[in-house]
Amino acid sequence: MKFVDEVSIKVKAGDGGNGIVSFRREKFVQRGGPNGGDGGDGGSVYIVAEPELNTLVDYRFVRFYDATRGENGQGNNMTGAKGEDLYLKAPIGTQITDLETGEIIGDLTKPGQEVLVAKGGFHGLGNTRFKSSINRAPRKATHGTPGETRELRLEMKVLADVGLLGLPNAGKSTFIRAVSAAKPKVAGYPFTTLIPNLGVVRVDNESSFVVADIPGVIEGAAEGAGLGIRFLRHLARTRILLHIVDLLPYDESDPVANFNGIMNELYKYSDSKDISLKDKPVWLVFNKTDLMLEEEVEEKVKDFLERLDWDGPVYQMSAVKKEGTQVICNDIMEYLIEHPEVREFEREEVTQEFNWPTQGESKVSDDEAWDDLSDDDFEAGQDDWDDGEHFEDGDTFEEDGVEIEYKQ
Ligand SMILES: Nc1nc2c(ncn2[C@@H]2O[C@H](COP(=O)(O)OP(=O)(O)OP(=O)(O)O)[C@@H](O)[C@H]2O)c(=O)[nH]1
Ligand SMILES: [Mg+2]
Repeated sequence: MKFVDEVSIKVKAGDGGNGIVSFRREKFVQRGGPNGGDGGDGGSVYIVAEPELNTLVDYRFVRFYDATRGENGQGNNMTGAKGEDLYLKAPIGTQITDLETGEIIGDLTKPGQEVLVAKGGFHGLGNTRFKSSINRAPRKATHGTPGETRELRLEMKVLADVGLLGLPNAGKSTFIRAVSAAKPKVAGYPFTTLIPNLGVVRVDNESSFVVADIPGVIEGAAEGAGLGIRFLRHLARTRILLHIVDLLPYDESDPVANFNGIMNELYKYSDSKDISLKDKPVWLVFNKTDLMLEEEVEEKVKDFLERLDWDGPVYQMSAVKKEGTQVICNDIMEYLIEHPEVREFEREEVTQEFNWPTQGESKVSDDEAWDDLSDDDFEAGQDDWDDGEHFEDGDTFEEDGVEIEYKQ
């Protein structure tokens, strides 16, 4: 399956259905009261977090999504049906941004979480609503309001506690295989991993964390070298970065220069995207200790740390042999527990206030809203029509752009 982590789409909620003007006509009742029903509300568009999904690829092909409009009202005070809501599925970790304003509308962090992205239009009111003591035969109805239209950017950033950094072939995927049930491909050539992989590390029965294995980064990635830097976005939400250093790089390059090269790419990306990768703690992990004698390892590590002037956490492991991996996981777990997550942005549900378009004419107080004349009133001739016109069933005409139909 193709991995797509950024798309732009357009969504349109359904318009509200129009209210209509209609009057009751019954046998022996010459002038029935108004009975034009309200329209139905338009359907809204939601984006919902679907745990089974891990790519936005579906949105590559279809870019426009619309919910259905509300139906118009009908005679006999029949309200039009509400438009159907549209639910678009997106992977957990998807951030939804309004392209026009740049505002983040929502962040899908939990399975099933829904974010309202386009609100359906409000229904128009039928003429029954406009009946009052001074106008018992209103010829007024209102249109439904348009549904919201929005252009959105969906950006998926995997939700992981720990991110792996390192040159291609450093052993990132091997580490994930060693400590979790995830089985990303491992091979002795660079750029084996082409898309991010997640692994869940169970430290004991109660505690676990998630590691993200991303494709290797090389110097010049910001300019497009290797697979570029687009995958660095997936480190944005992690809390620790494990920088895995190959003690014997495949191209015999200098590990210190490699380390600096990768960190420079990370910082460049961080600056250009305005995300705080710089503040994340980096733990150094030397890998492939099994390829050398212990003294050799110590010598290389010492040299590396001196040249780098490093004073952060340091580990050694052989990912292939699962040596030294457990202590790393225990320390990560401890760190994560001691530094509880503070999410920059968390919205569990829709927090955006939607301003209903003003329905100037529709403010009809409840006691005048509905037909309160009984049939007896009509028979007693107490109705006060404001015109003497007589309409036949099915007669139509237009008033203020609203279709008016007389029904029996
Ligand atoms: N001897 C030894 N080989 C290792 C160790 N860890 C990984 N390797 C080997 O190094 C090669 C690359 O490992 P990967 O895990 O695919 O490396 P990666 O960092 O995921 O590489 P990319 O996906 O290309 O970025 C494979 O041949 C692994 O078997 C280790 O601890 N010891
Ligand atoms: Mg890999």
